[in-house]
Amino acid sequence: MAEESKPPAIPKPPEVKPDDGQGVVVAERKTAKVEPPRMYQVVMLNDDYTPMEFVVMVLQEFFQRDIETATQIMLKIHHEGRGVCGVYTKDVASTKVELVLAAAKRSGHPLQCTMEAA
Ligand code: TYC
Repeated sequence: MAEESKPPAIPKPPEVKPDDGQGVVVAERKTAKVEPPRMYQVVMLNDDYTPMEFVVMVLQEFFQRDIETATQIMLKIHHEGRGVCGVYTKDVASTKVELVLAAAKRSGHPLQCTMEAA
């Protein structure tokens, strides 16, 4: 049997309120409000063992930082205990945390990285 074809979708007309007796009809178009997504900071923590060069490499590789910026961020973490690598949507931040932790583990470094709502 031939596949039944659906009739073409007809766009809904704007909602029309009943006439209020004053000869005025108000049409309202319901527009969907789209909020910007919540953003998350990826935060890296200092430790005494991970080599500085490894942290700089991670910042370049996973956070697209140039070598100067990566070095500045690494030094900030080294001196202050923590630092923001970047700010992303939830899924992207979560993936970056996983990638950093996996790379650190593979290389035998205790580097820690978390995400927090911006
Ligand atoms: N403190 C480390 C060292 O002296 C370097 C380091 C910097 C480690 C930043 C982790 O997130 C970090 N080798």
